[in-house]
Amino acid sequence: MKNLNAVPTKHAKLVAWVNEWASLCKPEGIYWCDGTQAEYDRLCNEMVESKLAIRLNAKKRPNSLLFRSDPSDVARVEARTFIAAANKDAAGPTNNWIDPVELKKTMRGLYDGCMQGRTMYVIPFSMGPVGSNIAKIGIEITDSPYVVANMEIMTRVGTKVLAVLGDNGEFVPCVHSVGKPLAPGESDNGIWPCAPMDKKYIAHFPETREIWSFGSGYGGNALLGKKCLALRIASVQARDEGWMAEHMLILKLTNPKGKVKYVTGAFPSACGKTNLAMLIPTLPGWKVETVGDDIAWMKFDEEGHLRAINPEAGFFGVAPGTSMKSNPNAMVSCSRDTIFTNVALTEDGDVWWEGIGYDAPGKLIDWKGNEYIPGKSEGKAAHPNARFTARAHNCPVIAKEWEDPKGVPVDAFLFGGRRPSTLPLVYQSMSWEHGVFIGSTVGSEVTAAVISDQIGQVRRDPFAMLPFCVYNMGDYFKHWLEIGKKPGAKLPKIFCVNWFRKTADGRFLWPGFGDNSRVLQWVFERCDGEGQANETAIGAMPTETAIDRKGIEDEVSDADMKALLTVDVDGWKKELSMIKEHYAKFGDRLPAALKAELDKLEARLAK
Ligand code: OXD
Ligand code: MN
Repeated sequence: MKNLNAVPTKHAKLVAWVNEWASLCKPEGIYWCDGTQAEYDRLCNEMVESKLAIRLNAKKRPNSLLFRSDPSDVARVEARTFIAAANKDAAGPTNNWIDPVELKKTMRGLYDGCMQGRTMYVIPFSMGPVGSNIAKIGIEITDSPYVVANMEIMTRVGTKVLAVLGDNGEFVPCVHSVGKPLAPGESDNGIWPCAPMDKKYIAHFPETREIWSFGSGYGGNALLGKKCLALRIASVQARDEGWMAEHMLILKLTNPKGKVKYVTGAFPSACGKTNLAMLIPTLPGWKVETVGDDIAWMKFDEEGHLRAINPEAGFFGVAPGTSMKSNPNAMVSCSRDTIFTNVALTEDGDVWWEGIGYDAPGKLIDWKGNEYIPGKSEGKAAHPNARFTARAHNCPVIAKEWEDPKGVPVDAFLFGGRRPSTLPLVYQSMSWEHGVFIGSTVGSEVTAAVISDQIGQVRRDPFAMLPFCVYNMGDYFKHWLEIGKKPGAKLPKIFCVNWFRKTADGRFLWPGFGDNSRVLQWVFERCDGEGQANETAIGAMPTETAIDRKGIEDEVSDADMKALLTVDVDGWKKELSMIKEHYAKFGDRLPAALKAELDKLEARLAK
């Protein structure tokens, strides 16, 4: 097989693995990525020349590109995401189990010759600061330069990673192909390559810690460091090694006296994690800075603190709805050096999407490449799951310690989802076990981050890990309970929040965004044993005056506040029966401690 550049490693196992895949996939040549800016620029220029990408107006969006995907390849595909564990029980009731031997046979057939006419890129990447004791190394091979460019924003790539890997270090092997070989002389002709839905496979082998992805070029299906490695494969690594790989943002919260707390939060996809991670507090004197917006890896240090790192180096944010009101810091983060996918293009070479906060400046080209006249054309100009891939370094509020290899000590965990009814604005768990109960029952309305026919319905998404925990979810709950038993552990306090509560006629009761800092203030105070609270049947809830409403009294009336902070006993009784139904799925794998929490809640609500 032709090497397009010198092989930059003496890691015999890695080189043999790359060669073995090259002989199956049959690319034109093999290229080892070095992660330099020059390499990124060259790949971007090649993609612009071959019309796969559009270079945006450099005065408006310096160094930024727009891609349009195939209309069938716009989000993670859960129905085509497989967990190939030795037996079905190991994957549990929440995963698409498939026999690993069968799957490997099927997929080898698909991979045979799948890279013909293309380059095979080898991407050495680190999830987490290079060399951190919490970080892990992966190697992705892919035939998509779009994937390479995105990985170079989302992870740390190249020679520095191979230096840490050495001659025999451990890595997670990740194989990716768009699944569209090219005949001699054929080119993509500017069309996003991918395979039909029934040939797409996003496969995980938890026992051997391998990832095989075929047929999709989009997001979490193709950028294998993110969901596939940092959440799915990491979920089993964390279980076996005694740490936590969670679908959580990490933020640094500073009060007016300069005192700092670190808060992580698990929310299902598209619930505003990126907005919360970058929020600008409306409370005077408070500051939020970002450590991460999607994934937290946490390990105990010697003093018993859980320390969190953000394994990623960029943000793969949902564009629609992002505006100078909802998230100014994300808007600045994607103001340059950004890859946009499936947003609309303006006549002056900038991007636009629904919810950007201003009217389209004129005619657009929509995400499918068609002319779009705002107010006249049908459908949306940007796909609801259109994304920006932006560098964390370009975020104006990135915390100075975001790349600290030791991680940051976590004071509080938040759990939440989009819940129009029942769940109050915020409450605190009564104990670690009760907090695990809350995490295990997280639910949210389904949104466009994933292809699903359930958009709008509430689905249970325990710890926001439903699509990402690749082992039996009952055992994952047990892992959470075990973490709480670690001798000498200084455990984070656990809170449930709900920014999405509505009145019966559909009005949001809480303004959200920067005003969520008012809830963070209460969380901060509770971590210090302060903050006014009522002990209720569901946990400790702020008293009606404990949340600072200065400046929003007109928007949030006393009655609204009362509605946000009372226990809706009837609603909770319905919630209990939904939780029972949800728990029934786990059979005898449901830890007794969680069943006991459910019983205790039922008894408290009956009083
Ligand atoms: C994401 C997701 O893209 O959770 O972060 O779907
Ligand atoms: Mn996510």
